[in-house]
Amino acid sequence: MTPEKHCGVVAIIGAPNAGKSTLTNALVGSKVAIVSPKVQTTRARLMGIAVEGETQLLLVDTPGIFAPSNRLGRAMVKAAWGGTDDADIIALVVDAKRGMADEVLHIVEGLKTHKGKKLLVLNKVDICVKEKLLLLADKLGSMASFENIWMISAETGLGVYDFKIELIKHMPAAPWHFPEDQLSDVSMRMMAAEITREKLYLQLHQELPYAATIETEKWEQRRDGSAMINQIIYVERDSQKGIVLGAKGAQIKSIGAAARTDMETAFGHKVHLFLHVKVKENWTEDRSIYQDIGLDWVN
Ligand SMILES: Nc1nc2c(ncn2[C@@H]2O[C@H](COP(=O)(O)OP(=O)(O)O)[C@@H](O)[C@H]2O)c(=O)[nH]1
Ligand SMILES: [Mg+2]
Repeated sequence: MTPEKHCGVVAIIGAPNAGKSTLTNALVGSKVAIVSPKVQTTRARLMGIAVEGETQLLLVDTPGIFAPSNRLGRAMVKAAWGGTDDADIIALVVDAKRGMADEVLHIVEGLKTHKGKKLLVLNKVDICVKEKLLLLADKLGSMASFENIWMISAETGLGVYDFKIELIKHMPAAPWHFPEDQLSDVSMRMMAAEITREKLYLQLHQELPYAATIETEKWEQRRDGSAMINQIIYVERDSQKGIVLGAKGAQIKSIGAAARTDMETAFGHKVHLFLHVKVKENWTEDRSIYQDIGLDWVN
């Protein structure tokens, strides 16, 4: 007799920068979500898929929950809470170093009335002192009914495997939703766009990454096994275009080189990457772009 399969949805929510995407990648065991030290790196929901024994975990990595100031922000926060709707369990990830920030309290408040099962995950234990951790566990733990409290480091991997085993316990008996070797629900085009966006976050300063969005315009698989990928980086103003290009095109060259290396790792073949920068004023008010980045249009 074949053992019974289990499959379910884990919603990973939290404030911006808590380490949700790092945790998703650690649980999948492969990089499916982009990560940067800047807040609001993740714009849309994506699903990372992990298999352990007879269980398939569908990990919904969400944008951070924060007080939005514009339409893009509102769409991101809506996508984040939307990720909890059909979850079998919700994992609230908290940056333990930052502690009891207003953003965290606001999310815990929102979770109180949530019917689903919840776990509290205190992340970044590698950079947080123990006394502070215990205090935080005590305070946050008493504010909502969590099934359990975990202390982990998504970055170093400390406690991640045990946490994965906890998640598995909450997954209902059900057939697997995806093929065994699939790691995410993101299309290759979207993944390519996300990789380039991560490089913008890592290489450009201040507000610029927030003013940009990437579109994979063309993807041509070649007979020699390589792919030619054309992407457009949309920015809002001419001055931003200059920054992305850099002196004599040095900046975009460096972004392109880093993105290409990651794409080759992600797709397992050689990539010829061509980046173009275009100015599109108010792209955050353009409905069609929301569809491209996987967000609903909100009023
Ligand atoms: N020291 C430390 N840094 C972490 C840990 N987890 C995530 N980070 C860092 O925190 C930042 C935000 O991570 P990210 O996964 O993008 O957060 P998200 O916005 O919640 O998805 C990145 O610079 C990560 O490298 C951790 O366990 N320890
Ligand atoms: Mg993220």
